[in-house]
Amino acid sequence: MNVNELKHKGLKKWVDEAVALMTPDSVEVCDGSQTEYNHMIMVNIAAGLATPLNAGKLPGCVLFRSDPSDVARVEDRTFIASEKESDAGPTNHWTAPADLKQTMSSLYKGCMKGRTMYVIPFSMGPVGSDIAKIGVEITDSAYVVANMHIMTRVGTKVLDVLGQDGFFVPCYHSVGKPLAEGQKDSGVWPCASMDKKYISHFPETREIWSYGSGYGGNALLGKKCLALRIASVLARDEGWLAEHMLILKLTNPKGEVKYVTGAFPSACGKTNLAMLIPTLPGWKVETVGDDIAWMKFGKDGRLYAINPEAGFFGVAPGTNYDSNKNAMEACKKNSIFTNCGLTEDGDIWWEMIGQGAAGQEVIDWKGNLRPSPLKDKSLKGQEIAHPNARFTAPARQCPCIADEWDDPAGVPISAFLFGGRRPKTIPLVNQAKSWVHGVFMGSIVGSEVTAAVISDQVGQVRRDPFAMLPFCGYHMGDYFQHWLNIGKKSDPEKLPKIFFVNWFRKNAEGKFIWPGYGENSRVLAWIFDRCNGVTDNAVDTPIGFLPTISAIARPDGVSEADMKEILNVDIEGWKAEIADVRKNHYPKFGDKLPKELYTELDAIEERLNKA
Ligand code: SAT
Ligand code: MN
Repeated sequence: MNVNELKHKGLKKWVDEAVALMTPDSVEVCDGSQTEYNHMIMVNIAAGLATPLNAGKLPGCVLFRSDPSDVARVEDRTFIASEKESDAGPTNHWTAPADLKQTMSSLYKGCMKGRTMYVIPFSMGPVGSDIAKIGVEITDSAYVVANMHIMTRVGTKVLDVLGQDGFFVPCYHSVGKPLAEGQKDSGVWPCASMDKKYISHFPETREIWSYGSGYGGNALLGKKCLALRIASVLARDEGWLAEHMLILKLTNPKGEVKYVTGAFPSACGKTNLAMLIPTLPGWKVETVGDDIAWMKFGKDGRLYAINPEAGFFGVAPGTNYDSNKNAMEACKKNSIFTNCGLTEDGDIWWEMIGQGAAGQEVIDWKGNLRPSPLKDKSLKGQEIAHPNARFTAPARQCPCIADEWDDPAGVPISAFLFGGRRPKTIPLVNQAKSWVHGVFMGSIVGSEVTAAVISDQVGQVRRDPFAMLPFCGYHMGDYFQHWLNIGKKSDPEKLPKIFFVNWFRKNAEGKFIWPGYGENSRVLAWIFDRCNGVTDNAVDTPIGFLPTISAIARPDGVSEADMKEILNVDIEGWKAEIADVRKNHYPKFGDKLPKELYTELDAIEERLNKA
């Protein structure tokens, strides 16, 4: 489609301005068709950036290798440019919007020379849903266009809903590597050096400007930039919730259905939980979303959630038929792999894929020939696949996708789950006594730093409230207040119940007590029953409602003593937890930390002291 065919005056003007600034060789407005997707893949293959995979094994799939400097989100280069620094808060990087725009405008000047500018109209959420929002991304990356096709709803149908004056979030993106006359990418992933990368958000004007990176959340601007950072601001202003949460559909043996959402910091098995295969007979678990939930109040006063995305951008290493069969099935066709290994027979390979690689040699994510990995013996830093290697797969290909995943009305939510990787103190599951208590639980979410990250903090708890620390577009203290406000204006009977789960308790020998994965369905069943009004399955304790010792059927290998341990109220451990929150965590948010949360902290401490 031609730019002159754009009917929305604001959109047309914005694109014209971008063209004048970035001076691409040509401009294309994306229609979202299969033909267009195929063309984007062909463009990447021709540029030497994509390798087609074995069509017999992985039909419609390609592999990309990024530049070694462009392999993950760059939090140090991510900015929240609100007018006032105090609105961004101490946990975001702030720059004055006018200064940032000036710096970035000079980078954008001529940045698309030698390239095509793609204009991508996209909908976060089912097209036309009351809960959905529209964005338009301008990019010079055909890799981004192909990924956006999978991760969002793209094209003409979105422009139809936008009409002549609809609201959209304008998103600029450039890889920051203009081409000289006759120059081609020739197999070199285009991006700019780290000091020139900017992932910028302007919350007041609802704009996103990204420059210099072509990877994941830095470049697919619908995901963390729009669906979390900008949407969290829209949600605060409009009275809804934009959260870093998976969405699950649970069906009990009687055929009753409930939907729950859950927030977990990274490396806590969120994707595995989103696609869990239950071990509990008669129960069914299906996926509505694996990463983000947008929730608005329906006319009946309940919160309804949509998954704003249309695909999965999942971490590849560690994914296998045991840990996540559904994810493996979802990315078997029509998928994009980035920074995985390539086997001699044109298959992908990554650490812990669960099988050896065919042939004598594989090509690693940096493009080097390496001996075929029959076992997972790569050394740290010498992996065949990069630890943040990804698959981009259409959600509709997931065998456990719920029918309602695409429902514009969303699904009514019965429970919010918070979780973290906590070897001690935090029980297997714990239900908040009230909304405020639940917000308290969300505000102290923390996870043990694992060896997966090179850090001197290994073994310590790193707090990531609501798993939103890198994704909230405003001050986290104001964000906690927004959650409290939601509780105040709603009927407590209709609000989701709040739970904290912890699959990661360890015994004295350092072994996990709870088997996790599909066995987590036992905990989901308890949560389901609690939401169904069952009361004789819990005990009231100083920290919340815990399951009675027999309420959760024990899986193989978990003794009654184990169960007692993971459902125990560790009074001393909790006193230390409270002290840590009071001394090290809450003060980070300064004056904006709502007083109610301190009151809640005092109340829990008092109950612990009396216990
Ligand atoms: O790169 S993404 O932001 O899309 C994924 C992630 O880092 O969580
Ligand atoms: Mn995420």
